[in-house]
Amino acid sequence: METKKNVALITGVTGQDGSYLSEFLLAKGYDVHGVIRRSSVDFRERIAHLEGKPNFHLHYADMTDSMSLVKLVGKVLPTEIYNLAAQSHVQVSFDAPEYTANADATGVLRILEAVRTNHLEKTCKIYQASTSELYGKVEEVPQNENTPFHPYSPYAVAKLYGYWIIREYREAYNMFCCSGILFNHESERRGETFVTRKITLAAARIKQGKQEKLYLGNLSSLRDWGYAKDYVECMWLILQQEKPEDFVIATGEQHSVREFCYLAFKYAGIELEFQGEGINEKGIDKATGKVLVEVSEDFYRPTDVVNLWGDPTKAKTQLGWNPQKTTFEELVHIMVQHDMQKVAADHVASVMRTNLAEYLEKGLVK
Ligand code: NAP
Ligand code: F7E
Repeated sequence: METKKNVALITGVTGQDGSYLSEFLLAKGYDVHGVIRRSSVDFRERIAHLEGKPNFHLHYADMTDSMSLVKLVGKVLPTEIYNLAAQSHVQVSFDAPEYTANADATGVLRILEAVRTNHLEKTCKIYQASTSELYGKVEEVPQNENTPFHPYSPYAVAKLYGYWIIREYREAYNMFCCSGILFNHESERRGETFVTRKITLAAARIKQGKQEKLYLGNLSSLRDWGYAKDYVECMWLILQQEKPEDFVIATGEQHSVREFCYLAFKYAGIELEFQGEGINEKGIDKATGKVLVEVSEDFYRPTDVVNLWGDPTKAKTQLGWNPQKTTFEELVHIMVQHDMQKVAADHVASVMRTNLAEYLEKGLVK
């Protein structure tokens, strides 16, 4: 008997999670369709290695454009949708709150309605990228599926709408739609303005003499950081359950920004000592006495979430997922190692470009 092909539609395919999820689903034999949006730069770094593969297809659409989503869902006829697209930066959501609401809140509704408009509600499962930011100004530590929400940024408020509209469509229309409440997950593909990647890149640049200092905001903020590559497996597992349910995905371990920073510099070959408090706190190179890390108010947020710590018991028992597959130390090590190589490679490339320009000018190469 012929088995029906699994067809996944991923919004946010060019992002950190979208790229790992695409690799994961392609390896499982899925046809993977990704949503891209028009950009003045055509190079999509995180998925460039997948473009051209026979089962990997890209389509233009936008979370803020209902028509494009309705047409795309009708064309692809997905069996699973992974809605990962979002304006995902919490600090940016204070500067662009309306756009954040449009993409991150109403965007979820548009996906659900695109499925209904195409009469796919009985055959298409939907995963919604929900977030630990919903717990915000936390009311309980650690946080699980029953912890009350207290969103504390325009991003989190938008994502709260996404969470509730998914639940509403599940109950009202009996649709298979679920939220993964994912705690922070990082990787060598993490955007460069999120705190972990900002730190690992700076540690590598400082070690290789390409940067003087690193400026950060709240060093005492606490997060439950996991490895993105491990977390995409959970997104898939959530959609393979008998019943649609929401899950917390976290490691169950908590660390401060300061600890992350200390470890990243250590792996880059610099031992830091932190002295002072608040805005006056500094990270000093123990070997040279040079100040390498300072605090800048520019990276403080109007309201900051400072105590995230997830309880992954449900995912562990019901999905059989291992929350400690990659440890905190391994995660930091992977990121630093990657960025040490990247900074070195960028340096070699820039020297080669300079030399080539010089040779061309002198007519030594044609
Ligand atoms: P990311 O790297 O910032 O990727 C976001 C993706 O969304 C990109 O592909 C981006 O496209 C796309 N996008 C943004 N606005 C769009 C629009 N209007 N229309 C179409 N696509 C749009 O985020 P991530 O870290 O992979 O996170 C994936 C999802 O999980 C997001 O929804 C995020 O909010 C959520 N989440 C992340 C974490 C985490 O720790 N990483 C934790 C909890 C929840 P461009 O490349 O064109 O910008
Ligand atoms: O900040 C503090 C900052 O921007 C983490 C997104 O993926 O995870 C992410 O959101 C903490 C905050 O991530 C700097 O104040 C200190 O307390 O790396 P972040 P985030 O805000 O937790 C959640 C789960 C998501 O859903 C989001 O999509 O670190 N911090 N100094 C800093 N943060 C940044 N960005 N830059 C600093 O210099």
